Amino acid sequence: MTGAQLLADMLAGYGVSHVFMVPAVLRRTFAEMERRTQIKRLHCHGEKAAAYMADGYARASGKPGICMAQVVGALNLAAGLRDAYLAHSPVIAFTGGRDPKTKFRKVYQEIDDVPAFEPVTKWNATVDAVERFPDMVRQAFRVATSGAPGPVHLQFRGNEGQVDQEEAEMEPLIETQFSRVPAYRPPPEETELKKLLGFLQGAEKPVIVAGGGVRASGAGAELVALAEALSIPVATSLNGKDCIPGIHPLNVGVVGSYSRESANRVVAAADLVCFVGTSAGGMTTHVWTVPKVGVAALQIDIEPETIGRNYPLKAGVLGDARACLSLLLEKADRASASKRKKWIEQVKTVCAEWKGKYRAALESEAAPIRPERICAELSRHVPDDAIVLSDTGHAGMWMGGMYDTRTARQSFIRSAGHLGWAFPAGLGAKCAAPDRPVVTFTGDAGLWYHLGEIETAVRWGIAAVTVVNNNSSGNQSKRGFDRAYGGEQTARGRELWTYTSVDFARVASDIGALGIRVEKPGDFPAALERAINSGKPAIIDVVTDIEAIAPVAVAG
Ligand SMILES: Cc1ncc(C[n+]2csc(CCOP(=O)(O)OP(=O)(O)O)c2C)c(N)n1
Repeated sequence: MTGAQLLADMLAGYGVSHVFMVPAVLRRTFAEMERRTQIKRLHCHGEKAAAYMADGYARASGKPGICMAQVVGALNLAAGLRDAYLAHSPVIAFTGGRDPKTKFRKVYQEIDDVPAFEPVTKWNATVDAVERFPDMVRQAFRVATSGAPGPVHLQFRGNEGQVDQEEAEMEPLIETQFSRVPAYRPPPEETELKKLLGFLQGAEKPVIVAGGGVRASGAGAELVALAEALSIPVATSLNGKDCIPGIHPLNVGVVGSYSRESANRVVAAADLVCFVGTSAGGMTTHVWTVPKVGVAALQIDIEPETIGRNYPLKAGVLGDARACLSLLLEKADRASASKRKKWIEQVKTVCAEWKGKYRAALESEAAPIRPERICAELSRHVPDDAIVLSDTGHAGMWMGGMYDTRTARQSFIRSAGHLGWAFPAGLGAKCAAPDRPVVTFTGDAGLWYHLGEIETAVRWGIAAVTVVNNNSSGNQSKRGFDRAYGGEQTARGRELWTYTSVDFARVASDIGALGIRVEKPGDFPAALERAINSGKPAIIDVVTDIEAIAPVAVAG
């Protein structure tokens, strides 16, 4: 068979339903996909957006997201893998590349792109002979989905990957185990697990900090059950926010930099911190101040080099989060919970204080609208099975701190740091989960990045809802520029972070999507309901207060 036929069959065999790309790459493979498979081939307006769509698809489903670019678009695609790399998302990128027959001769559009993929992938490789398609594609899925997941890049020979037209004796061997995360569930070593449980049960003021590893492992239910059995409060990283419902009485919120004050206060006050499925990186620990290094710490992770990297440990356990948490639950001595009564009371007070402090903003009737109110409306009104995405920067601060999931069936996915990620990622998430409502929260600066993808959503009927916190600016920068000016910025300082005022609802309607503009907070719930029920891509343009700035993280 040809490489194109084999590649189409293998992608279908691994359960891929959509691929995201900018042509022209692997053209014959696309023709074979039409002849041989049901795979949808979405061509987008930029390679970075294609990578973000694949990333949203991957994080919503746990299945590798596939994106592609021809040689000249390769670095745009690499830029789009950066967030997936930071978020441990299984994205597989295919690009066209150099041909040995012509390299080093100034062929049109060509440079050596492979090194640029090195820092944003777990595995970065070239496919030079058609005979190598089967083993290289299998390895791509294996690497993307096993251990801590992450992106993979395969460069196919030929600027458009023309190696796919060649023929060889090949078989499309599929290893379904690697068609989704997690590929393996390594069980923990019992002695170390018992040691960890001993510390957890013995502590009077412990807290669990759960991260993206819990979400990747699908271990939310086990996490909640263990927290309940032992009476231990849970904080999450922003990436792990949906591991425990926001309204659960033991959930103190997102800890770290884009966080909730109650979470930082509880983690800072704890006498023992148990990290599960988190690298305890700078974002989750507010640059290692919450908790302070030196606190009694425990850690469970699937990556050996993560265990103990940032906090010296009393006990460290290697294994899959669900496998470890279920065993802990099985062995847990529930009677030990009684020694944490006082601590739980203290934790409840801290959470109630947070609610009291922000109640007015969460319920604000002000117009232009307060972003806190949008978060509160989303907490109340997104459907029970919704996938909610958030952009980074201010969007991450608002949603990390102020938004709550209500059910274990709701998902929360966030940008790992790249502004503009959320809108295309939301489209990818909707492709992966067409039966679930998808609601994305972004600022206007975030939406501007990939505004052209509204057309992609319309063309493909991707009925994701995007809520734009439209203050005609990137006002997260306001505080930083005040500081840069040595106190308060000049009037001209605002040139550095403000934009033309644009009605994105009108832009969306012009392109063929549903556009709704909301100017009063009370109109938001009906707008959200209409957008979700419309069956169309929808932009809800919310006119918000340019002076509204999210609270900064407290150090405890
Ligand atoms: C790729 C990238 N470039 C720059 C930034 C820095 N940055 C973070 S937030 C922000 C402005 C955000 O503006 P907007 O999305 O409109 O939200 P707002 O601050 O207005 O609420 C910028 C430029 C970033 N996070 N990612």
